[in-house]
Amino acid sequence: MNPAAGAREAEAIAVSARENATVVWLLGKVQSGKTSIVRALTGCTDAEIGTGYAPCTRTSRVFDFPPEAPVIRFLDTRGLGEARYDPTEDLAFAERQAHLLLVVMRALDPQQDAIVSIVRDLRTRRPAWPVIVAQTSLHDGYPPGANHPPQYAFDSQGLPTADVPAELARSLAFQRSLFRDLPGTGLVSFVPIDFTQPEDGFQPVNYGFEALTAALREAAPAGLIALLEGVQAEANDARSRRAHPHIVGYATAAAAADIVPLAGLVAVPGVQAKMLHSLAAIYGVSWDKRTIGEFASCLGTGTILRAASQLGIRQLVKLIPIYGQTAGAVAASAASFATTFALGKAACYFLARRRKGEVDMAGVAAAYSAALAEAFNYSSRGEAAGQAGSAS
Ligand SMILES: Nc1nc2c(ncn2[C@@H]2O[C@H](COP(=O)(O)OP(=O)(O)OP(=O)(O)O)[C@@H](O)[C@H]2O)c(=O)[nH]1
Ligand SMILES: [Mg+2]
Repeated sequence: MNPAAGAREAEAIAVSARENATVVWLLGKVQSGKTSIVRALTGCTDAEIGTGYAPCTRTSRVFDFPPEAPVIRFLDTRGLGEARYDPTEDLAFAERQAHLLLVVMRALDPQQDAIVSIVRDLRTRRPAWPVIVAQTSLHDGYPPGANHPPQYAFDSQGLPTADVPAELARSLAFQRSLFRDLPGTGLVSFVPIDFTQPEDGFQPVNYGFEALTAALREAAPAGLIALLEGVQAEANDARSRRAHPHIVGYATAAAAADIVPLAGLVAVPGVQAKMLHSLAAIYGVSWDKRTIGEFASCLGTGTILRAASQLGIRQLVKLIPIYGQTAGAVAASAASFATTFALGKAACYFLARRRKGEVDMAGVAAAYSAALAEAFNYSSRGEAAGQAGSAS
């Protein structure tokens, strides 16, 4: 494939992924800790985040992660605390796809009127939107030289369970009170955190990280499992119909594999390899070196595979594992699920042609990106189902 076609293809995939990615709206004053949260959740450096942000409205910008095929987009609204901020444009942008609002405020900063009024407006219009309030820079409220308590000092509601300095505790409670009579029905949760730089000398560096990812998980859309049961396989192709449940199964397994700490990087590609093997059996094709090489080159320069299996999975699973809300269902990762699902669909497309001695590179890439979009559509439908009745 020539480089221009490769670039076009990569862009098409990115566009399709972007359209279906989860948008997390970071709403907070200047220097409240927004970038620090993106850094902790993605594992990117501040510099990577800084250059990765692209303007999307006059006052906001968006950071796609992973950039080649984003499963999550961080929308950073700036201009808050400056002059008069008109959120109309940002609201329009965010409301199209955003799944949740992550409000960021320094724990010791009581001046949150502008922020709270935006949240209030938003929840009037979108009552089901979950709101997570990250209360940052906890150590600003510690005595000089003090480190964090050995255990995370807050419960799942964000309420102190251990000794927290009185002024800090009061300030956290005051911030909670600002949201007390928030309109709407969606979850409102509070997560005190302190995401520091290593040179700050605090341990752990990302204090409250687990609590934040747990809150994100809880706020995310439900219902995928049920939706998956209704997924229609291609009706008039026997092989692809047979392959479909395998793909769903492996994709679900890939998502579930990430529950095991540190298993993500190892387990997901393993699951994907297994899936490719069983799909090849269905199509009566075996994966030899040449076939694998052809398939890999169909998926562009390998960016997709890299993005899926390495770039962000470990962080992403903590962030978007969202689907397992139904009773007994596994907590799953949208990222692992969707990329595995897409890989499986692309492999079916590839294998069906390979049987006939044909290779259709663009078709494989298109099948991949269409399937990625499809997989993420399940999540928005899941959200729609979860929110039915409460949305305005
Ligand atoms: N100790 C500590 N410092 C933090 C925390 N969050 C942010 N900071 C520090 O506060 C400063 C601003 O943090 P950023 O994450 O860049 O905040 P931001 O909201 O992205 O800032 P702007 O993009 O300039 O609006 C940096 O020096 C951070 O290191 C936190 O939870 N704990
Ligand atoms: Mg920033």
